[in-house]
Amino acid sequence: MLEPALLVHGALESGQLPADISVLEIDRVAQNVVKSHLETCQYTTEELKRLAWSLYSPEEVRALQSKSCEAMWQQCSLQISNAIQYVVEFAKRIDGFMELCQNDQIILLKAGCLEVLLLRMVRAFNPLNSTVLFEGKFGSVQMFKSLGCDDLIGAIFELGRTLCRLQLSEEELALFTAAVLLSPDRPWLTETKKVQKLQDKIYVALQHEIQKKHAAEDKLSKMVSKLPLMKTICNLHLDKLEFFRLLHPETAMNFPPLYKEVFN
Ligand code: MHQ
Repeated sequence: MLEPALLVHGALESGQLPADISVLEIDRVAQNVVKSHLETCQYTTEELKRLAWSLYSPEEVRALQSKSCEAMWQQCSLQISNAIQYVVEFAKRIDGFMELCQNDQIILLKAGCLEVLLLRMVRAFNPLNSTVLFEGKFGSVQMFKSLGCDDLIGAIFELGRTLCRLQLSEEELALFTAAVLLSPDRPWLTETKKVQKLQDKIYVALQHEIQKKHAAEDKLSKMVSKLPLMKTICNLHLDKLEFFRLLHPETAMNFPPLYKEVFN
């Protein structure tokens, strides 16, 4: 699992920056990433607060549950595909991303966009009743029963709950999602060093941001400790998709192009 170099080397334990990165540069990185996040996060915090009150009624939940597996997969893949578009826009607005070669841009997005989506889910997850935003209303795990992926859905909701416990600010979420996107350990990257440098700066900025309110090592390592569960979920999703494709090839062929492109 990727550990930020900074945690491993303890470079920031004393609260100082690595010698080759200036405070000015870190502030610039943080500002760019936070702005990019806020511009591309799909729903404002206010919108989400308002929406948290609109729950699916028991009848609506029953209607979703009695859908065919194919219809429900189609609906989910469409929602995911929409959300991915915002993640792509987020990536494009991060300084340095567009300067990577196109090959690496695609590798980073394909490998990271579901992880970013899962992190972003924390904003659209209500830990008080374990519900998540789906097509404009909040609903619980039962809503997804017809997918026949109870283990996947269970793991996603579990992640939602543990991420909510971290009480991430928008700034922390913005920087963490950018760091995940710019993971230098994705297979087949050609400019690993370039990606590493970008990620290092973002982790320094994140550390800096956390330190405003918390003991940074503590919170950053808690955040990083959620990455393995995210990886598990991504692999489980790919397994489920592969199995679904075997059972319903025609439906899978009609999944949204972006969803197919990212997960094929
Ligand atoms: C984003 C907005 C957003 C959009 C879509 C893969 C599969 C067969 C099932 C939301 C997964 C079902 C997703 C739609 C379910 C867990 C998926 C379906 C943040 C994330 C969020 C809320 C997604 C969260 C996960 C959802 C509900 O800005």
